[in-house]
Amino acid sequence: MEKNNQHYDASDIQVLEGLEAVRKRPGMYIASTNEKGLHHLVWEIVDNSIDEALAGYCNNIEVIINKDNSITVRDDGRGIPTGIHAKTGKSTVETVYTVLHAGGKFGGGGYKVSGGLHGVGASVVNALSSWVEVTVYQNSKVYFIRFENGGHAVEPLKVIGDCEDNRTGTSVTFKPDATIFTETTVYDYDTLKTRIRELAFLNKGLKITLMDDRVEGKKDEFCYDGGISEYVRLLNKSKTPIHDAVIHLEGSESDISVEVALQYNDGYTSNIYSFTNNINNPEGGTHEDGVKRALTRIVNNYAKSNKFLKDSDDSLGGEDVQEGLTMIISCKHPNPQFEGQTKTKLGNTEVRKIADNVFAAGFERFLLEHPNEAKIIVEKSMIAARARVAAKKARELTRRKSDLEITNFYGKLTDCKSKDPSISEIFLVEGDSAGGSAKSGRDYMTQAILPLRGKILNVEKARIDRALGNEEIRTIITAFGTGIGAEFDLSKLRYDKIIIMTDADVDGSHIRILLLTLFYRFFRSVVEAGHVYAATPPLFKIVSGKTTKYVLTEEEKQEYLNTLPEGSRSRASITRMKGLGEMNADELRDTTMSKENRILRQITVEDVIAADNVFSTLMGEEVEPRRVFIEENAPFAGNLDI
Ligand code: 1YM
Repeated sequence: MEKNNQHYDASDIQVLEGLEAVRKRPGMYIASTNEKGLHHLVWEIVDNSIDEALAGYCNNIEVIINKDNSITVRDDGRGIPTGIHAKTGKSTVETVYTVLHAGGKFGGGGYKVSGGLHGVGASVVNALSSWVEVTVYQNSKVYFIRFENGGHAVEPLKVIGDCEDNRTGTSVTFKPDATIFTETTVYDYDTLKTRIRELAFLNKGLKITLMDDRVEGKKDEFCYDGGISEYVRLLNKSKTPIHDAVIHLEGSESDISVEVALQYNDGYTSNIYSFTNNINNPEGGTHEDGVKRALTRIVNNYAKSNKFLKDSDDSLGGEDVQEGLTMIISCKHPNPQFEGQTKTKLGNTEVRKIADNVFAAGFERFLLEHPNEAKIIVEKSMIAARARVAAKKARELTRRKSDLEITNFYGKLTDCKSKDPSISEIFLVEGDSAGGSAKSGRDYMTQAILPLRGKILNVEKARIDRALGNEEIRTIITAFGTGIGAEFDLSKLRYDKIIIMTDADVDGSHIRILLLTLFYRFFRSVVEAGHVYAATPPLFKIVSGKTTKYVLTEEEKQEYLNTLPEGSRSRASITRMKGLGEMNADELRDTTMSKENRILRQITVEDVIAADNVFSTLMGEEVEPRRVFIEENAPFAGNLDI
């Protein structure tokens, strides 16, 4: 078989069929070929460098976005082995870049799972790139190989020069294939920066540098000797910590290591982020379970043996000892199993006990050695427990209401006729007058209307019992049907779409952010599951002759006016819509509510950690970080995506 003047034997054909399979169904290997998939390629290569760092051989990693949007990743590890591989008869470098699953099979143990693809990464990146170049520094020599055309080596690995005797490392440059990444092949600096910073936090002492050659001088260096402790400090930066030191615990058993950093703040929510082999586990898992279990037990033991709690008192619950807690759990496991809806929940059962042991030993010792901090933590938990009892009473109120007993609730909510959540929607509408128009303009089968009077309570500044004392909030909770806190159940959500409909002005934006804060704190998975939307009411009404046209932006207004014949253009009447209340029921229906014409903006949580920061900064107690945030982001506030 001859192609491009190269000879292929049977094993080549197998290899190329493997890479061809990746090109045919990229979705099976990198989840998507949109912007996310494009960035995923970087992580596949970076993960090999991180693995090398975890194995203890690499201290520096560089990631460069080149002018042509190709990416270079360099490390100072041992370099991918350059010798001939026994099974393939080719260099190991070529094998790693052309054989699917090569990483796992040929690797020498260690945590070879950082990217979740179990080391198949390099060959997948090769398959999906228009070209790849790999340079390895080893044995005082510089080795080089280039791949083209969906992964073919142009020629075998060869020595192209000498290098310093002690220099080792790998440098990889790849250019994503534009015929596969059809949406975009342009890299976003900030997307890479966020994850690179996180990787630097999770691997203490490792220096990772990001550079953007498209922009003169754009560069960031990340290296944290304190690792996840520094991460916790950063997360608490916009909050008020109630003790100075970040508590840092670590230990390992049978090749599984667990590292935890935590610090309490004076807020009411808990922010716990778990990772396994550097991958975030938003659904938690056995490492998180073990740590939480140990935390509850150790705080209770300490509170009882130091007479904060009497033997006859109720124990502190998990929720109580987690109030105001910012914590990062990082587990390194040679063979992690993931489960749950998104395959991001750590499932290995042995980890629960190990995480419990490591945390319990370290935390118990910390409390004994730091009685002041111990007192602060125990007292905070006890106040939380008291508030929990008060909240339970308030919650019972919302439950009774959901049993249709209290007419006041139904006086406010105009429910839809359908009881099928998959087609039902609820509009949260600013003000009674717009609420009135919305009620008349709705599709009564599928659209429910809940008018909101005035501003709702800012839950960032209120504990759950006070939040539940707020009538507006209770009504929302009751309407959603999911319950909150420990009772929260997403499957009970009564509406597929929750649509925030506020005026297109400052007050409207404020009400929207208050609602989003509420959803994010109390109904985070409702947001994560994509149920929350913002309606976009029109900004201008243009009447010319017998036709009326509504448009959303200044640009659309101009565009529309340009389509009108010269003569009538100057006679068109243009009204700037001031609020929803100005529209009558038909107008509101036609422009903002009807499924045919409306534009809904789905609220997504791209980055839960970043979102958390936005909320605490914008809605928390501290004024200075808020001022800085608003100053930095004011020009973008229009498309602020939580
Ligand atoms: C810029 C990308 O790939 N670095 C890298 C990769 C490897 C090694 C070192 C390495 C691993 C091992 C032994 C081992 C890889 N080796 C393999 C395989 N950076 C980058 N740095 N010696 C070197 O795991 O035993 C796969 S990746 F399989 F060949 F060992």
